[in-house]
Amino acid sequence: MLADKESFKQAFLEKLAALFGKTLEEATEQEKYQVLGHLVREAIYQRWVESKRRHAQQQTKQVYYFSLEFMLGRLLSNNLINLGWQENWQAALQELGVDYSLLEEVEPDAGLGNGGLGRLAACFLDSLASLGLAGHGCGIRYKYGLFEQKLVNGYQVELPENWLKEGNVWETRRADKAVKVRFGGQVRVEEKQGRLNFIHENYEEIIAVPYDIPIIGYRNDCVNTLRLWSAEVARTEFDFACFSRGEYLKAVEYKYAVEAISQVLYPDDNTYKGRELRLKQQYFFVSAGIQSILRYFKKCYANQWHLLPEKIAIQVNDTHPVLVIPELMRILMDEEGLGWDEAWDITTRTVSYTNHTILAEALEKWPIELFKQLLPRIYMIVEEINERFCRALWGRYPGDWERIHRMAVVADGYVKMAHLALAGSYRVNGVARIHTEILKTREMREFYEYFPEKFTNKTNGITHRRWLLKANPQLAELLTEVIGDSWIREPEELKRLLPLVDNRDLQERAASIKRQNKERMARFIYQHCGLKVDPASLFDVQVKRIHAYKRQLLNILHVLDLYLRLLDEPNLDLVPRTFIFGGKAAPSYYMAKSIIKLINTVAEKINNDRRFNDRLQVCFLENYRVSLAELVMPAAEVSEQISTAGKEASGTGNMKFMMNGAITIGTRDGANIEIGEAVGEDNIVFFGLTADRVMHYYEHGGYSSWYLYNSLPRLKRVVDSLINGFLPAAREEFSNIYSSLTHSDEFFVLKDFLPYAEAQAKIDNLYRDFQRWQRMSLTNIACSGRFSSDRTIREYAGEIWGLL
Ligand code: NBG
Repeated sequence: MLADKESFKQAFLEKLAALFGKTLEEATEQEKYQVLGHLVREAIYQRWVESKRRHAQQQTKQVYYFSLEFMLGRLLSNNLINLGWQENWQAALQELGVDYSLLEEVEPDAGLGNGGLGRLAACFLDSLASLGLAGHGCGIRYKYGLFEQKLVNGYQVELPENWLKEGNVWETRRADKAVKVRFGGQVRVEEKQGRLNFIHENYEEIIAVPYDIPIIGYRNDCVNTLRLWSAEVARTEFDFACFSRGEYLKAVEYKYAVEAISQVLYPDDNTYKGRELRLKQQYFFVSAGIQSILRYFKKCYANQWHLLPEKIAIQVNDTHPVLVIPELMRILMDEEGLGWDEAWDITTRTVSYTNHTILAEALEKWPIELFKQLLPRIYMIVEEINERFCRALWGRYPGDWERIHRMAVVADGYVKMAHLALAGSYRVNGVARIHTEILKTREMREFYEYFPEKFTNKTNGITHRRWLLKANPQLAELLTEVIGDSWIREPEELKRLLPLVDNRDLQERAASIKRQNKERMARFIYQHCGLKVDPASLFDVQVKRIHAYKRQLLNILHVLDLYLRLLDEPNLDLVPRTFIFGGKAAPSYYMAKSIIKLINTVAEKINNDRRFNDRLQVCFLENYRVSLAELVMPAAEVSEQISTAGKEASGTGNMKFMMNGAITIGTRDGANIEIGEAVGEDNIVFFGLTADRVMHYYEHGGYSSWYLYNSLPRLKRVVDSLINGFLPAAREEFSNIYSSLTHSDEFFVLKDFLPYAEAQAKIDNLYRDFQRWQRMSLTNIACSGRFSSDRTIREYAGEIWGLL
C-alpha cells in the first residue's frame, strides 16, 4: 500500500503530524527520518507476525546465530531496497521537497561490532532473510557501540558512541518476553530418590529484556528477528530491598552495576582480554537467548526434547557464546529433568561453532577461580564435560597424558573456550579454505585427528545487496542493463558479464561510474579532512581495523619509499596515486595507535610538499565504519589485502572491493586465495611470502630482519626515515616501530617489502593500460558472485543446519 507515491505522501504527512505535531515545513531532518522508520515498521509488522506464525505452524527448523557483535550499520535504505520501495519513496519525497539523502545521513550507524566478525554476522542476517530461511540473531543491545574515533594531531582519540540518544526506530522492546539470569552464589547438591539435585542459592538475579529488530528479506515475505538483550535490575530488588532500608544511593549504585553488563561493547578485535564483565556479558546473553529459544520450543513441541536438534540449530560466532553448551545442559538437566547422556546428546547435535582466527592472543581462556565464582553451576557442568571428554580421550589414547592434557577443556588453571566448543558441538568451521586447513593441520590438529567428521570449511561472504545494489547504485543499474537483473537474486549470475569484459563501450561506462564515485569520495575527503585529492589519480585503499598482522605499516613504508624516490628524482614517472587509509585501533593497543600516528605524520609531510601533490597524496579517514565503507568501496581502484600470510582468517573487505571493481594487491592469505582462483592470476596482483614459508620461518626462529635491513640500502633508507628527524614528529615518536621492525619483525614487513614494492610497480603498469585495467576490473565484478553471503548461507544451511 505504501509502495505507491500518493499513498506514501499522505501517510508521511499524517505520521509527521501524529508523532511530532508538525507540518513538513517545521519538521527537522531527524523527525522526518523517524517518520520513515515508523512507516516501514508499521508496514512490515504484519509480515513479521505472519513469518513467526508460519514458522510455528509449519514447524520449520529455526536457526539462531549467537554473536556478541552485530555491526548492522544503517538500516533505512537497506530496508527500503529490500521492500522494493526506495525509488518511489525517494521520488515522492522529492515531490514534497524533501531530500532523501539528508534523511539517510541522520541515521546513526548501529556499530555493535569491531570489524569483520561483527559485520559478517550482519551480512548473514540479511542473507538468511533474503533466502527466506528462518534464521535469527541473538546478541547484546549495547548502550554504547564501538567508540567514535577522532584524530587529534594525528593521534586516535576515542569518544563514546551514544547511538541510542535519539532512540532507535527499528527496535521493539518486549518486556513481556524478559527472562532472569543468575550470577554468583553457591550450589547445594541434594540427593532425592536416587537422583542428584543441584540447588543454586544466594545468587544475584538480573533481568534480561529483549529488544527485537526486524530483519527484512529481499522482496519476499520473510521477516526474521534480531533479538538484542538489555540488562536491567529486577524491580523488587531495586525497590524494596534497598529503598526500604533507606539506602537510596546503594540502590542506585546497584542499578548501575547491573546495567553495566549491556553498557558497552569491548573494543578489541582479534584480541582477548580476560575481564570479568566480559564473561558476565557472555553468560548474560547466552542464558537469556537459550531460555527464550527453549520457551518457544516448549510452546511448539511441549517436552519432546529429543526433537530439539531437528527443530533448532545454534551457531556460535567464535568462542564468545560458547557457554550455550553448558547452559543448554543446565536447563535440560536441572530444570527439565533430563539425564546427562540424553542432555549431552541433544546439546551436541544442536550447537555448531565457527572459528574466526588463529591468532594466539585471541584465544579465550578464563581463570577457573573467576569462572567458578561467577557461574558456579555452569562451572560444575564444564568440569563434568571435561572429565568425560578426558576419559573418552584416554580410551582412544591410553597413557598419552600429555596429549590429553593438551586437549582438555579445563587445564592449567583455565577453562579453554575453544576446547569446550570443539567438545560440545557437531560442526566446527573455519572461514576460508586456507584457514580451515590451518586449523586442521596445526592449531586444532589433535582435535581433527580425534573427530575429523566435525571439521568443515565455510568461506565467508558479504551481502551483495548492501555492498553493490545499495552502495553502488549506478554500477548496479549498468549491470542490470547489460546482463539483466537475475544477478540480484542469484549473484553468481554476474558471470554473464565475463563475455563482455573487453567491450569498449562497457569499459568506458564502468570507468565513468568509478570516476563519479571517486569524485563523491573526493568531496567527502575535502569536507572532512580539508584535503583536496585528485579524482583522476588512482585511489589505493586500505580500510580495516589497525593491527600489526594486517600490515598497514608495509603500506605506509612503501608510500614513504615512493616519496623518497620522488625527492631523488623529481620527474619520476609515477601513476598519480591517492593512498587512502582508515580504521580504528583498540584503545589499549599501543603499536596500532603508533601506526595511526605514523600514517598521519607521513600524510602531513607528503601532502604539504606541493611539488609532488600531482603524483602523491595520503589521507587517513577518520572514524571508519559501515556507512563510510559504503562510500569508500565504490570509489576504490586498488584494494590492499596485505596481511602476513596465514594470519588473516578470511577477510571480507577484500570481497567488497572486488565486487565494486577494485583490483586486489594481496598476499596469498585468507579468502584472497579463493578470490585469485575465481578471477584468475591475471586479474589480481599477489606478492610476498606464502603461509608455508612464514610457518617455516617461525619454526626456525624467525629470520634476521636486522641483516636484511642492513643489506638493502633502499629498505634501510625508508626505515631510517622513521627515526632520523625526516618526519615532522619528535625523534622518539616512532622508535618503537623502528625497533620492532629491525629487531624481530614478527610480521615480516621488511621481508615482504621489496616484493610488495615490485607488485605496486606492476599495478602502475597495469593502470596505464586503460583497457587492460578495465578488463581486470570487470572480471573481478563478474567473478564476485561466489563471495555473496547468499552462497555462504546456503552452504551453512545445507551442510550444517540441515535446512535445505
Ligand atoms: C575475523 C578475522 C577476519 C574474518 C572475520 C570474519 C575475528 C576474531 N576474526 O579475517 O580476522 O574475515 O573474522 O570471519 O575478528
